[in-house]
Amino acid sequence: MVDPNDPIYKKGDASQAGELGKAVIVDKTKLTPEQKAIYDKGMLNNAFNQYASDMISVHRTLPTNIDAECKTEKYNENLPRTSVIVCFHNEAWSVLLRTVHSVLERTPEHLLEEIVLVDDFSDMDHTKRPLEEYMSQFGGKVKILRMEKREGLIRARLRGAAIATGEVLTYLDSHCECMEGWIEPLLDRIKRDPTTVVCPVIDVIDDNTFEYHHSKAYFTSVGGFDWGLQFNWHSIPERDRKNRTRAIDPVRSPTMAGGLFSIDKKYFEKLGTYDPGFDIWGGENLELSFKIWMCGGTLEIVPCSHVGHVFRKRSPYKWRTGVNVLKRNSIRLAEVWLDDYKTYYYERINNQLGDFGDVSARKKLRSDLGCKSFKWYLDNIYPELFVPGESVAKGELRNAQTSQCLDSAVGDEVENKAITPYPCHEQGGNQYWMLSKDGEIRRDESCVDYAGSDVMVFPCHGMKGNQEWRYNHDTGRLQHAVSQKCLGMTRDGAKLEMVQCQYDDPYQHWKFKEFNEA
Ligand code: LR7
Ligand code: MN
Repeated sequence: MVDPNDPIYKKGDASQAGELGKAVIVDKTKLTPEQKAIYDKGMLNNAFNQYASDMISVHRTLPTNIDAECKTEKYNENLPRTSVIVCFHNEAWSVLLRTVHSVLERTPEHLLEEIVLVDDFSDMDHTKRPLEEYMSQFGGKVKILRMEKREGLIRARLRGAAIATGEVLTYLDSHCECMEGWIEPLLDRIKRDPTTVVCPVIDVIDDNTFEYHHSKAYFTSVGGFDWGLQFNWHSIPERDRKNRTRAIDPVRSPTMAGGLFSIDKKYFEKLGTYDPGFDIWGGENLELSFKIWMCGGTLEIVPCSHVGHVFRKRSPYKWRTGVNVLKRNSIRLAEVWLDDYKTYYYERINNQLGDFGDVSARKKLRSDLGCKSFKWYLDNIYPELFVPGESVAKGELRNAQTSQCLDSAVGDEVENKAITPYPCHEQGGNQYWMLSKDGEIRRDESCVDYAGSDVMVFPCHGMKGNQEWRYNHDTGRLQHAVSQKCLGMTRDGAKLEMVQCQYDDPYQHWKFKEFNEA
């Protein structure tokens, strides 16, 4: 199965595809029908271009750190040793091996206790015996732990932690590449204070070309979240930026992305690791983030530490059918950590909580640890977050004539597109809006914006202008302040339009589900 003549096992050949993190561009039109079939299958199984990855050495080189200051930075000479835990479910062979080799080859021997590969019940051939055979060449340094059934990422991580012997645990996704010098800056922070939990800068490995996009420390982002309990990235807030003397200094982060971080093993246990009731994927990153801050620790991103990750646009594997796993995990998280703020999340899912299991053990953990309130967290760690409690009206925004609702996803990919009305579904989600005191119609950081052509969502800028609306709950009139036009709909109910205001036109009558009298 493992063919030693396969060029992916070649080392140090600068002429090979993808070296130095360069892009591998496969021209699909030049492939034979057999190759095309392999290419398509790779895309389907992984949601990234396995065909390109299979052309790149598992030892490929990466660019060197562009921040010169990182090269002269001094770290403690007596750093703790780390176990690196990588959980995977049906990861592509070349991608998994590249993750392992990047750790083995770029972590000083004396700092690497072991690599623990946790196989979350994969069913592809290469994930079975060939993996043990391949890893046996490292004389026990790489351990493989097999789940007896599909546990999901979170319980797989806990099982990995349970057998890990390093003083520090470092988690990585199974499609990562570590840059030279990645581990020392992380371990150094933990050495100084074991209650500091640290993340590397996560560089983007392109899901199509496997190009490694190495970013400068200056552009380091920090983690946040929204009231749909989705993780998101932000630039460093002003109040932190002005305290920083150098771009390479570690920066506080309200949350972590989840996949790549180092934590003192004892501290992780003290914090009660993860909620073992979390299934498959999601929510655990916020649980750990809130817990770290609320229970006395610190969460940081360390700009001199870089690890690449293949970001993809969809999830390639099977999830459980019949349950919305992510939602269930998020509800457990909200119940335990959000105090009364949980209602903001629940409104977004139209209060349809379903059966989320028993969280009493997690609540007990929180009180045993004597953790601070979620309000404290918001006030002190994440004051930038918009809190819906400050809104004038909220819920669906329904057209009286057509019973259609204002409907749009928000976020980078959809911004700048016309909002299309959609039959009201009463599920919250993409039909949940809030009217802020400043007249913004917003969801999280996205605002309904009219600049003369289509009505669309645009990042909120807080300067009124094209994002200021005047809403009258009694008449249902929704007027745009600058243009003085009213929100209406075409007679066929297919599109929104901005028109001259007319009181008796029912297509111009809108109702927010909830309105709070001032
Ligand atoms: O059932 C499963 N069992 C697993 O072992 C499902 C997944 N997995 C493994 C999988 O092989 C992978 O190594 O879990 C890892 C994460 O799954 P991905 O890579 O499909 O998802 P992702 O990269 O979007 O995951 C992000 O969010 C997850 C929420 O649970 C985890 O926190 C991931 O670790 C996290 N990844 C990152 O933080 C990398 C940066 C992405 C961003 C932002
Ligand atoms: Mn991932």
